[in-house]
Amino acid sequence: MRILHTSDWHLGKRLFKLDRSLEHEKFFDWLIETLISENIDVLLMAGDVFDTPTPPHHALEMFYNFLHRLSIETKVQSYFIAGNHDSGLLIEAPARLLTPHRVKVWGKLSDNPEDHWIEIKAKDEVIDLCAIPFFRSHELLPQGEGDALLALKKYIDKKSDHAKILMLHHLAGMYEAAGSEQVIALSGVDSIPSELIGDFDYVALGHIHKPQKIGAKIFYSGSPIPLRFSETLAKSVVIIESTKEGLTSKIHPIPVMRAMISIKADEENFREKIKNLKVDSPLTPMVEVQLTLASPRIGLIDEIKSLLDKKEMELLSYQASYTSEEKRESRGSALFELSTTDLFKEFYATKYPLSPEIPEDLMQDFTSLLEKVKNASHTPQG
Ligand SMILES: [Mn+2]
Repeated sequence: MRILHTSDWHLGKRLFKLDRSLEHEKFFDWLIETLISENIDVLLMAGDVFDTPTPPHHALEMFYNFLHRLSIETKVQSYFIAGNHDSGLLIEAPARLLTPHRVKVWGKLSDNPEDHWIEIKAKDEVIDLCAIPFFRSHELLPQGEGDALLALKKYIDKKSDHAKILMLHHLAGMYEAAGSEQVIALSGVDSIPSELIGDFDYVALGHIHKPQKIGAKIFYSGSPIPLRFSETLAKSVVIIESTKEGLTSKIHPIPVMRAMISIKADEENFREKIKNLKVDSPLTPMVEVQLTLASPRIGLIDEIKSLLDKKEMELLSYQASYTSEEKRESRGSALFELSTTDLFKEFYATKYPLSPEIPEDLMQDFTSLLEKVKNASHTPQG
């Protein structure tokens, strides 16, 4: 049996003014081709199908068109869980309609752990899949108390004669974030210890956008497209194969659909840096320019735009910082050395630059509040 693990599609995502649909469409074309050419039997999607709980209609259309293609053009069985960006109810709403298309979805944590287990059969082989959608702590511990990890254990502990795969949209083990993940520990479970999931032959994780292997059999597939300029690492999926010796896995690269380029430059070298840009990108490359200038200059953005235009690239984000502002910025680190009262005065002056003096009654309120907080911390804890 051959399995492909992907996650964090974030359909409906925008970056500044750029709608990412074209990249997602190209990814879906590639995915269908890969499922066929790599002779894949099972697709695992480990959450964050959509970028928001109420995705735009075109994102829904793109998703259902993809499922339709999966059903018509391949023989793949597919399994989806909701991520923290998804609405579990939205993912589950068409569940019955999807069943004849070999698509199964888990949107919400069920009271019955058995609901999260399924036997996958393909090529005369059987693998047990445990699929746990993103959950919040109150779903795992409805009484509001208890040990979250112990509660989770009830869902994932199961004896079986077959190979076992766990699919989760959660943090596990030691990971490295890409920076575009949101509300990372929202569930009340900070990171699931590797030991707790060590019994599985493969763990298909979602949530972290940087592809990585965090244990011998534990993988984050990462997002298929970079969600921010800072995500410069190549994107990939994981292909898992069951053999007589057990499950083996290998990282399979996803081609770049649209290059995202970030340039840091100054007044002297930005023209040359733009001139030297070389990328291979099926869709128009998008560029972020961060310039350090002595002082603001008129017409610079237009010049950058036309330089990029000649290279058939587009300016998506422009940030300028001014060396004359550096003095003010270095004030930032000194803030840590201020007293709480001085810090409040500083904050007030920044917030209301037209009346930088704090009114007396407000200052009194602040002082008495500060007193209360100080006294509270001295009260012995029962
Ligand atoms: Mn995500």
